[in-house]
Amino acid sequence: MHLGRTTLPKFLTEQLRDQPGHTELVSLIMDVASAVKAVSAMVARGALGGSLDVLASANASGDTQKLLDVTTNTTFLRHCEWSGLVAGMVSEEMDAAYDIPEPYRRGPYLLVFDPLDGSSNIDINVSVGSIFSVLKHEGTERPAVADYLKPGTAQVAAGYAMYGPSTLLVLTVGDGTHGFTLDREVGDFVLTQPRLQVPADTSEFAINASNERFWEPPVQRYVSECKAGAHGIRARDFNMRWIASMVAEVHRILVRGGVFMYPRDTKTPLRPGRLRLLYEANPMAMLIEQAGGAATTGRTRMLDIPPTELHQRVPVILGSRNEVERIERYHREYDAGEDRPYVSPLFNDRSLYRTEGTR
Ligand code: AFP
Repeated sequence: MHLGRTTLPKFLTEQLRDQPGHTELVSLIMDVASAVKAVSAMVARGALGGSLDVLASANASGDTQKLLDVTTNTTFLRHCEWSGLVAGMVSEEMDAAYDIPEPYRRGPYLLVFDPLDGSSNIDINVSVGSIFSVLKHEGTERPAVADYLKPGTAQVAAGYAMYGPSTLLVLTVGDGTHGFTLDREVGDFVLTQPRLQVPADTSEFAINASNERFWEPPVQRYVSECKAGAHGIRARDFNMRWIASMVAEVHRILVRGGVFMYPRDTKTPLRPGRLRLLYEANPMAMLIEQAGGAATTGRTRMLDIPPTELHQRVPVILGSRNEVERIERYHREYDAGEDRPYVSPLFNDRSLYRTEGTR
């Protein structure tokens, strides 16, 4: 496959050629790609497009909405509702599922998406993204909520757009994870990163460290060991990143490895995590697993979780397989009461605060 000439429709047709209904799935992903191109143009205009305005409204998860959250949501709806390929849609920006309006026909897929992930970065001009997930829908009836509540293993496609120095579309249809770059002059997405692979090992972790005191002990244990670096149990130094835009974190991990954690924390004890299962965790988990990485809550493989509600939140730990498996082991040891106590680096053998004789 000559990289210079492979555009998105050609690639998808070749990947899906032997699957029944492949032309419909190719068409749906092309509709999503069209929405991504429109959002890319909006994001690129920045303040010139009025995108920094904050609205008085909140989304289903209670997050304050920016004008761009709403306009990008509308963009995805307009690009994907008309083609007779989608029976319904769910978005982070809408409380209830979206019914396909008359005169459009319903189709064989459900589209679930976060139209603008990382929108808290919009007003500081840092990369943001869109995340999408495609599920099969049987029949042409109006979907019930239960039709959306399928585990991540039921996804037939997943992907994200990243609106950075270049606009990227990274996706999977079940045969590897592949990256495309928008050629703005021609308007094509061109295959530039075929078959991305997440290195099994890494020395880079991403977490919002301001929540450390609220994390569960296995996460505190893992991060403490990373911070202890070459003098600690891991015997090597680690690097930390936090962009506060999941798409950018996941893209970095797909390109060079790493582990991303947004764990459960006691800051909001009733909330099992910050990130949403259907349109953030599941699509990212499929992309990461298709690239040889792992994605978990710390205790359960992400793609196996049976959803219970549209905007359900979950703890997310994903990335380089060997690190994710280590973190899962720490959760098992903690749950079994077998883990080493979490000792703050301030009070371990090498700290200045050591009290002689109380080793
Ligand atoms: P927003 O879309 O509200 O900016 O949230 C982005 C996000 O869902 C995810 O993309 C980030 O990894 C995470 O939240 C950042 O959360 P913190 O702001 O708590 O660090």
